[in-house]
Amino acid sequence: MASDTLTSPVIAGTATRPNIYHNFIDGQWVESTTGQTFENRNPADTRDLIGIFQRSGKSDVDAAVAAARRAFLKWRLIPAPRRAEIIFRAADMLAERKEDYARDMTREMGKILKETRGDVQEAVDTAFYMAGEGRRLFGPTTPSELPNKFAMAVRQPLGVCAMITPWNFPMAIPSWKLLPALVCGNTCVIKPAQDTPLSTFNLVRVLVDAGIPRGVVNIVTGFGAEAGAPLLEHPEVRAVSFTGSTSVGRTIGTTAAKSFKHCSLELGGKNPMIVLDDANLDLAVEGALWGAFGTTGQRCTATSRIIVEKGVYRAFLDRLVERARKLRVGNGLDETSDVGPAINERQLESDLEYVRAGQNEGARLECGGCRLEKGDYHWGWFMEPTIFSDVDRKMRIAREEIFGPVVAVIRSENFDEAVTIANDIEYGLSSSIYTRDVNRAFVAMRDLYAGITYINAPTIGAEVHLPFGGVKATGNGHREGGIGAIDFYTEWKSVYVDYSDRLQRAQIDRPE
Ligand code: UN1
Repeated sequence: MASDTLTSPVIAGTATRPNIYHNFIDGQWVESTTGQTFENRNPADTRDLIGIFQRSGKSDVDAAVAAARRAFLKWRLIPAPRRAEIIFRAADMLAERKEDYARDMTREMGKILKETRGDVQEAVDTAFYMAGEGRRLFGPTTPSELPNKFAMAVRQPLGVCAMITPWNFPMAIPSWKLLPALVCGNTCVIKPAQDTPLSTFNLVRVLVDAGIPRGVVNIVTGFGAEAGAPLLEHPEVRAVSFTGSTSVGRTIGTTAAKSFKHCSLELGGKNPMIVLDDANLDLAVEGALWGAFGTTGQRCTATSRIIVEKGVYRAFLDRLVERARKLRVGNGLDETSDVGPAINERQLESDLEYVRAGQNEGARLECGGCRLEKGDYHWGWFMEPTIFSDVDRKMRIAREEIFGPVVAVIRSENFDEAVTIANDIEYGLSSSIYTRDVNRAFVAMRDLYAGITYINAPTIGAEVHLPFGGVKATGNGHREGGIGAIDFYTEWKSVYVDYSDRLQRAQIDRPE
């Protein structure tokens, strides 16, 4: 193959041959050294082959990390406001390409167009926000305890950062990781989820078009064990940021700890929505539908438990079920669809297994529960929006993250019990309460043990300039979004400048 073909991002397909996408290493679009590839197919219609991507291995990762290491030597010295100018340009370009990239994303991920437009918008928002940080990156200056001595702390980049990203927000989440890392002066190697590499590819392409220097951003596509593991274990990588399941996060955290890498983990959730007797019920029903079935329930922040105070339990449930039955499940490219498919067969099987578990444990299936297979559904991974009622907090459907369109409704005696049930869980990402009682709203803000609490809104919908992340098994104490991302991608250096022209000993010399 001619070398100019190799350095193009994609070899355009024909009617009979699909597009072939390359890795991006050291400013070149290249094939994997493994010679292997994998397919990216549309989960709404698996006959639709989106493209062929590189199935990378350790030697590709090694090349990408080496390139990032070399690029770091220069990138770290470029003034942060200049680095930010590239990110501003990328933000504008992303906004211009929003519709095309949203369509690509719906095709590879399945969620409806309205939501994929939101996903691209979240990357645009992150780009503008993080570019703004280029002129801040503040550190403290503070008086010294000694005379004629100056003290301050400055932020320093870490070096090569590795990002391992999930399929449910295939552009927004990579942007949460790449953009703060870059503005702080780090260089990056990203391995996107194998179900949705195209959206990350599109994000990287924008950065390249905006003028990011060679080697500063590298993309290596492939599978976790083959490409993710060597990236995570690489001795030159100084930080790892991962979003995904709690079980994989545990392994990643353990591995990263062995070489003292910074490690940010954003893991599972089992997010509760509390509906109190005094709530605006129509609003709560609206919120529950969006929180539980938006993105086909495939958000870490999805509303997966609805804890309803006994006085409105029946009324809330009846309205919710009636509305859920009317949701239109279908191909996300069809503007009339409300709910798209599951990402893949394995996810769909797991969702259906949770339906069986709910039934076996004695919960009441109010609606849904089945795979949709007839007609247009035949080629996709579709299932009905599913609601269980009379759920006991000990059941698996009330405790385990499902990541599908299945929600558990739990009855509660009163507000205190609702908060106890909400907190009685391994995870702590998002939470919400519907009430018109301001006192209870404030108690909930204080007592719901989670990284995010919404009042009179569902558990989804975080904005990029606020901290995003959770407590307990949801993470390891870091936050994405907001200034927390800058904290993660920098290390503090304290600087003391003694201009007294004599030896001054801290803690020992105590001038009057
Ligand atoms: C996720 O659930 O994996 O808050 C990310 C939200 C989105 C991000 C979700 N802005 O629902």
